[in-house]
Amino acid sequence: MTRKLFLIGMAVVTAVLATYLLLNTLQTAVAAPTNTLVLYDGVLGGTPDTQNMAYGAIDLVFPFQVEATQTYSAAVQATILDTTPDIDDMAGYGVDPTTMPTLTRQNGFQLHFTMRVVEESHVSPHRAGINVTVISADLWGIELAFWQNEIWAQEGGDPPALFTHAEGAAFDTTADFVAYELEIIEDIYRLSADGVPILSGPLRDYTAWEPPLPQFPDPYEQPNLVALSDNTSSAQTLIWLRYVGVTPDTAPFVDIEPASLTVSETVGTAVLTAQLSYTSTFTVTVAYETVAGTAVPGIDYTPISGTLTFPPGVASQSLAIPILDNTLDEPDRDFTLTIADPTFARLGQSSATITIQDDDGPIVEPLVEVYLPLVMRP
Ligand SMILES: [Ca+2]
Ligand SMILES: [Ca+2]
Ligand SMILES: [Ca+2]
Repeated sequence: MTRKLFLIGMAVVTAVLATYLLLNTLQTAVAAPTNTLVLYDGVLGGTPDTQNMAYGAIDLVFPFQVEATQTYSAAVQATILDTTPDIDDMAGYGVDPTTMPTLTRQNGFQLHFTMRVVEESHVSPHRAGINVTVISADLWGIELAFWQNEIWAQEGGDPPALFTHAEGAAFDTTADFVAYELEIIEDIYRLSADGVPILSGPLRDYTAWEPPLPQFPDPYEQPNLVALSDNTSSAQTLIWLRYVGVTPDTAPFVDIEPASLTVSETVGTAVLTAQLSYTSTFTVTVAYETVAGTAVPGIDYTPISGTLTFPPGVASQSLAIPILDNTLDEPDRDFTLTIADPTFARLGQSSATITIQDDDGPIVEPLVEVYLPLVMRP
């Protein structure tokens, strides 16, 4: 290995990689009450590798001695991961991706983790002693770096920008345990701390990174990956880790309701509802348009199209379609309202059929035939 390659490897090789190299036996999953997969719960006791995570530790610098430790503490109901004895050490937790749910960013997913950073130090502004990495099914993801006073994102793309300090937020990670939620949806991530959003930005593509040796795995090209690790020889940390869980498919469905609606042509307006299955903390949008059937736009109804917006916390929006009356005796006619291309939501019931009922009877013969001769008579 060339020195340059070796340095690159030291700088960015991850503990996920170490995890793969030193993969411990995974044990049976702890049952989750919801669709959250609990990866580690310190309240249950034991280190994460006795539950649903794997532990890895490695030192790539001669004499390759690992001093990092993980210890379960009943007193704090957490695992103490300590990589401070030797900055060269890399250590942390990953998952067996074959046991993970599919993390589809279009559907949204969340990583929950509760941790306290007790100590962190680094010799590079682009490295941190503890890093949280999530990679979605299509390899877009985010790696967040935790300092004592800041949480920040690792840049993606190509070198030299790759794995440099990008957007960040000042935050005290040391004061106490913090329940973090990292939500991934579409092209963005958002990190909340104890329920308060503190940092968001675009997802990154880290696939330009290559392992320092071909026999090393590439965590950034591993779909459905979660890792919490000191993944660098340029930083070190001591953390208390209490909980890690992942929830797939978090975005609400958007439905058009009801699926069929019958109105009189005298109704004036046909009203349908676009309904979210639950409210979102994001602004949800969905496009809508009317599609002609036997009912003719401009004759039987006024066509509508546009984009509906659901502000955070709002679960439903109305769609009003003007229905046009006439005096013709005619059959019932129908048309369709469709929704498409939702943002921050998943498409559910996507169309509704509106049937317009005629209200006019048979045409009566004109009375003029009866009265016209009388009128014309002088
Ligand atoms: Ca060492
Ligand atoms: Ca280190
Ligand atoms: Ca009519």
